[in-house]
Amino acid sequence: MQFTTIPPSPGFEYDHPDRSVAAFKRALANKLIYAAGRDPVSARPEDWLHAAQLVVRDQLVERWMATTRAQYEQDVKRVYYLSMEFLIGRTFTNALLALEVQDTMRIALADFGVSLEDIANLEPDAALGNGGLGRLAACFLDSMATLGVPGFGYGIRYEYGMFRQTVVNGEQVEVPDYWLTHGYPWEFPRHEVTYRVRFGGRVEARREYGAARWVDTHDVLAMAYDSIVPGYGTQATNTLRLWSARATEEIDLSAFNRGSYMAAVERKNHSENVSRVLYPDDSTEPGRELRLHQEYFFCSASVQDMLHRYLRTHDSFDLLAERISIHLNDTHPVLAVPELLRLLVDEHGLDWDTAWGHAQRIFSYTNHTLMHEALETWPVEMLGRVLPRHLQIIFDINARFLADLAQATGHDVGLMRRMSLIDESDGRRVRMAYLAVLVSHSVNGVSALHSDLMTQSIFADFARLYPGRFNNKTNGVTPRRWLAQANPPLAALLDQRIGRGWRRDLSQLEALRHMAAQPVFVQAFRRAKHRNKARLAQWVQAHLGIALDTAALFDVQVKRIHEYKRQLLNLLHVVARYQRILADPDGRHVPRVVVFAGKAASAYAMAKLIIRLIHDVAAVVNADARVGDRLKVVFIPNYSVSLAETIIPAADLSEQISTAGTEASGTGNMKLALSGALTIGTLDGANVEIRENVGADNIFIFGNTAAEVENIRASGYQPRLLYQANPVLQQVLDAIRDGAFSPGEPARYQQIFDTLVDWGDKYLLLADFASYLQAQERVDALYRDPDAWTRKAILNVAGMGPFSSDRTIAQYADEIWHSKPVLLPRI
Ligand code: 26Q
Repeated sequence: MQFTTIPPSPGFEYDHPDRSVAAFKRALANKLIYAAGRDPVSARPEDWLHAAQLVVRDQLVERWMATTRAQYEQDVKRVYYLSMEFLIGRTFTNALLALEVQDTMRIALADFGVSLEDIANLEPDAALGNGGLGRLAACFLDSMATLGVPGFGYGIRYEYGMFRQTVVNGEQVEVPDYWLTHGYPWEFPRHEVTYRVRFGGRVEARREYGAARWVDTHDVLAMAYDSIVPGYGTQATNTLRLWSARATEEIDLSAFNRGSYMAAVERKNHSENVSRVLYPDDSTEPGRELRLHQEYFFCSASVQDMLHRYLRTHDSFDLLAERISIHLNDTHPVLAVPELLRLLVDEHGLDWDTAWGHAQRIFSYTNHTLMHEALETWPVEMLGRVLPRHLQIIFDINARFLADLAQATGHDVGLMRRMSLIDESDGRRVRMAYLAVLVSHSVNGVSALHSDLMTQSIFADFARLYPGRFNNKTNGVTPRRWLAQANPPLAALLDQRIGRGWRRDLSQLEALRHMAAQPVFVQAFRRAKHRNKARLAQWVQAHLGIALDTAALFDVQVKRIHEYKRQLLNLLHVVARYQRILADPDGRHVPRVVVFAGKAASAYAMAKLIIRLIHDVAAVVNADARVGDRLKVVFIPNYSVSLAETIIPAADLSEQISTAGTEASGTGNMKLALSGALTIGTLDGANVEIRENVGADNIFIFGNTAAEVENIRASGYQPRLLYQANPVLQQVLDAIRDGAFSPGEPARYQQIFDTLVDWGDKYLLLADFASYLQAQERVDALYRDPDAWTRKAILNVAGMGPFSSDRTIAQYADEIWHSKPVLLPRI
């Protein structure tokens, strides 16, 4: 079979895009003139970017059509990955990489006097996610395409993505991210693919476990926007379909009269608010009802779309569970469950048991947090008002479940209360995670430790009842973006020494292990790291006006700002280091650059205060002539996927210091180690498995374990005693409390002191402080021996094979989705 071009039919001809420099130049000129409508003499860099994006997109479209056609022909099982977030970042360079046409494009553009790197940097990030969960979804799309898994991402096309973080006088100020200003050239609007999504109203003709009629609803339309997800080294591509809200009133407007015109326009606006803005990761945020609308909006459109696609090639639902899998990225899309049941029972006439049987074979669920405050629940009252039919369905599921449970466990009322889908303890609320667990044939955590703790804590009762349902799938990251694209110096070195195969098979990095003993390789590796450090230093100089010494140890903590991630513990070390330099000005201090980046949820006051303290400490330390180049503190504003691609490759040290038992997995830890940073970390999340793979001698582990944390909490933790007993800690905390970093407002950080010393120190910073400082001393000692340091860095890279998202996705496909790859030629 020939897939490389669209099959010709008589009379159908098109410009099959060629891959030569000459063809690229011609295509660029055509796009610039005919698509962008620009005279070449007045073309700006933005116009060249636009033209180049369209040239690359054309190349992807052929593969996309070939894949879609092959999926139909082979009647493959499709995997639908439902996620409220896809943190894609930039697409241009990624697409060039997938097609292996970077050099061709670079030369073609250079012939027009345009620099590829310059225009690539103009592309805005698609920031349709908050952090780890959204970025994981993006890495998974990349891996599904690369492995040929017939995967579809479904999500929301937010008009405003993750807010832009600016810093004003040391404080975070959020600015809306309207990322569509110049259009998004990667998407294909599908005006004809729209579904009606209904809200409110009431339910008629209801029978328990039977069909019902849902009437008097107010409706919103969901319109599809598709973008292409290219696989690497394969023809296979996938589709990311994002839904945008459109008013049904557009239609009604044609019948307007003077009196209702403005009201109709207002209603239209209101409907279209559903896909307006991404919610920040923040459960305290007001306006939660809109979030419920968003969740249902994209679940309903997605499930309707899947059934529509299925029914194009099937005339009964008998094979539904053989042909589709639906994966729930956390509980945010769990309303897809009652929606599927509603469509099957109410609209397609299936009986309840058959529909429920299908659902149980179709759904699977990943949990991303154990923290109680982050587990989703919705008030029964609100759910009943917004989605009355779905609430009934949830009640039906619950009634059946509790009846079975009563039978199996002899009416253990305490157990029934604990496991009920309805939490009756604090108003009546629906526990979305329990709904996800009940319906799914597979429930997984995202690291070995997290999956273990999950079955011992939040889902303990369910794990006893359904032990076979729970499993682990340790997260991974795509080596294409995080090594090939983000780290060209290291990628080139690898290509030269071990070949190019690591892009598709990261386990080939194992071959580096024996090279750690070769002085020539050690030197080359250090040079690659140094080039990345110089690139970051240049960025920091240009954007923040701070000069960095690239010989210093680059110590990096980049992630969302959260108390459990303990940026504050890092900062306590910075202050201790500062005080040590002042106390011993002639000592041999290892020079350090401490880099922070990350956003705080807009309503999370403590996280914002931590950002402010970082800036205040930086201002004092960086301006202190006694310190010089021995310590610099840098906060890089507006952390994003594209900034991560610049910062991560430059890191020597990776800070992964969450309180053990709180970070589900982490994926930054993997990206940093993959770029040759050594980890200083707790035995939390995937750090545990990173240690196993890189070797305990090549990682700096400190602090209490998850079990020890539990014991400390259970036996009455008293942080003040630690404060009193440790003079270094005392001096650090006193300086913060007394205004050493906020002389104009000495009480600014009293609250931070109180939180740690007198209000319980929820995340046990003080309990880990001494151990953390000792680990930092081991870091300094090793950094004094550059060869020894670099050898360990190489061994870190060598051990990162298992942390490819290709490995993760292969396991999901095999063990959860039971999906087979679509057959397409490798290239
Ligand atoms: C929920 C309700 C209302 C508003 C927002 C939210 C919300 C949004 C996003 C809650 C949570 C999130 C994001 C969670 C997240 O990113 N979790 C991270 O997932 C990564 C991928 O598995 C893990 O590596 C991290 O450890 C985990 O913190």
